[in-house]
Amino acid sequence: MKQIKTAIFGTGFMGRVHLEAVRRVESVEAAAIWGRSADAARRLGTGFSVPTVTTDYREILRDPAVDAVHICTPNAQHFPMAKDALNAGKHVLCEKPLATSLEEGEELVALAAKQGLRNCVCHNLRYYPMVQQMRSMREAGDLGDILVVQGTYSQDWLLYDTDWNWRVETKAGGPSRCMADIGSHWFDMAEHVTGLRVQSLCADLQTFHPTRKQPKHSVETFANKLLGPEDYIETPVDTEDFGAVIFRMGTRARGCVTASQVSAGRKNRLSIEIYGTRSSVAWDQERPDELWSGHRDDGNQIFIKDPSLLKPAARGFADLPGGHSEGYDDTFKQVFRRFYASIGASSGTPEYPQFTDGLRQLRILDAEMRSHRTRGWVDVPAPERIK
Ligand code: SOE
Repeated sequence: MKQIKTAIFGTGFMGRVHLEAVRRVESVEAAAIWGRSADAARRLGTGFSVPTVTTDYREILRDPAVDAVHICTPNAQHFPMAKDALNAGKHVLCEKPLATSLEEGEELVALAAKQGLRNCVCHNLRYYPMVQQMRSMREAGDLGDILVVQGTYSQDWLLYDTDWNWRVETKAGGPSRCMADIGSHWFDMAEHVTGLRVQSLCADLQTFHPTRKQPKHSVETFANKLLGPEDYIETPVDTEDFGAVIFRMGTRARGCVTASQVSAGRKNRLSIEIYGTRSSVAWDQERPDELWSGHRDDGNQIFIKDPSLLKPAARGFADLPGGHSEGYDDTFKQVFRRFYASIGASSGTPEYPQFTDGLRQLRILDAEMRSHRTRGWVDVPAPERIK
């Protein structure tokens, strides 16, 4: 079987997660790493025996032996790098958000289609086995018609005004932070699981810290919590720490969600609850192997992940036997495995989130920001494709 050669752009939190997950996919070789810092790129590359390490990503794009690239850089670099990679004939797997504006997202979707290249946006959280189980239960009619969808994505790593990361800065992360960074994961999951689409919404965003103390040296994602008192620069911030959104899905369902990066004690809690006319399901990313199932006329249940008890479609996302937990890192493996399988395949609908799904989230994001500005309800355009 041909060995696919891939490159990782970015050496931070996500670059490392992607690199480790790539190495778990058969027939794929991590051939090159790009980093803004030569030292960081060398450290990561040497540790994982990656042959090419460079601070010039175009050097990698010029290499005909490289088939695909993973873009794991700050958000503002997604568009130029993805565009250059597609133009160089590489398949692209991009971290979310796909871009920092609708126009950029639209251009990338059109370019990937024109070039006939595989494209993926990393809404990996869909691929927890119990999330797939919720989707399969809904498809089997176990929930009945969906009435209410609610939840939160809450973190605490940006609670203090001394907490800093590139995501805080508009120039690196784009105009939205909390909703783009984690709210987009929640909405992707809500649409993926329910099969419904958000049609309109009303959003309220809040920046609790209009200024933050920026450390003089760059800080890795989540590593801010390890810093002691240092020299900081008081820096204005206009990206949001929190957002609350009420929305309408399909013709009948209603929902609400909050996203927060300032909720003490919540480390990375995506929780989603779906209430249907027959039964309900609820799932929490901090307890990923458990799925709550609620009944009106019977006892409620907690399912523990066990492939033999999952619906057949969900089973393909659980690699380990019951009692052997599968978590965040495994969701990347599930995405990458399907992405790389699709590179060799000439037909079939790819079974992973594509650039159109990234653009879908940019449309929801755009509606949230317009709604917040105008203090009113905003319609969300219909999706490019039904996934
Ligand atoms: C930071 O908020 C972050 O790393 C996100 O960027 C990821 O997408 C999410 O999975 C975890 O939190």
